[in-house]
Amino acid sequence: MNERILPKDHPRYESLKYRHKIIEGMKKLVVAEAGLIAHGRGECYDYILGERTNKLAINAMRAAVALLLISKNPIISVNGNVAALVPKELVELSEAVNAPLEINLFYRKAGRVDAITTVLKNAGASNILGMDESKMVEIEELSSNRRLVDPKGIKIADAVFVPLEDGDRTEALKRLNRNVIAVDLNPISRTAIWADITIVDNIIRVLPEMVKIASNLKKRPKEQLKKIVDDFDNKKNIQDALDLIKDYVESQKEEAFKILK
Ligand code: PTJ
Repeated sequence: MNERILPKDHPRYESLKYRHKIIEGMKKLVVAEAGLIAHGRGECYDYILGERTNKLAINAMRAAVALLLISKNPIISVNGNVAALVPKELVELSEAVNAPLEINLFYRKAGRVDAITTVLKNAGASNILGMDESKMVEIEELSSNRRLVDPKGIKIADAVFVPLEDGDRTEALKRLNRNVIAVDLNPISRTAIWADITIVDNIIRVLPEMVKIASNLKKRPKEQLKKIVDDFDNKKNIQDALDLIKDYVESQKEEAFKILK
């Protein structure tokens, strides 16, 4: 991006950089128009979480990685926003936990699957599912476009990682007894509530952290990984995330004014 438009010393440089990736992604069909709105909603929650990864999120990420590592057929679902924001990290996580990437879109506009495939391939992906739309099958109980899934991927998966999701699919996947891991900055979205493990944090910080966690947990015995998953309590995780937001907002009554000094 042109440095005059986005100078590196701009106080909101990081946030503007990712906004720009989303806008560029939309121009290339990777991101749906509604993806811009979704991103803005995420930014808003990130602001009131202090725009940093908290201990709760790390704990949820550990449980998520452990679950992916012990699952028989884990899969990482990819939408336009995630592909535009963190393509390289998606590929790294996919390799670290041995879970293929499956393109699964809510807004199925012509050319989007190809555009996302190109982004993933450029990031080094070799194991991509969901590319051949003629081979898709349906998952029951779901009326949105997300019902169209790859027979070798989400259809047979026991654990589905759904970064940034609209609510109805998580509910449908739960009805089908799948384990669902979500990343959602909104701790009370339908996805966040329905998922087994909800990581309340920004996907741009989550994926690199999960890759690190995976390289560590990979060496652990299965029983240890299972214990990490069993000890995780998602209701408590979400309630604690809400407390975190409350405390952060409370602290800002004083902290926010310090920039004036
Ligand atoms: O590419 P497609 O067609 O599959 O569509 C993708 C979007 C994201 C447009 C679609 O799934 C959608 O409309 O999602 P929603 O219903 O807007 O939900 C997205 C959720 O992700 C919201 O709860 C946001 O707060 C959250 N979110 C947005 N950006 C981030 C985020 N969570 C974590 N990290 C982010 N960067």
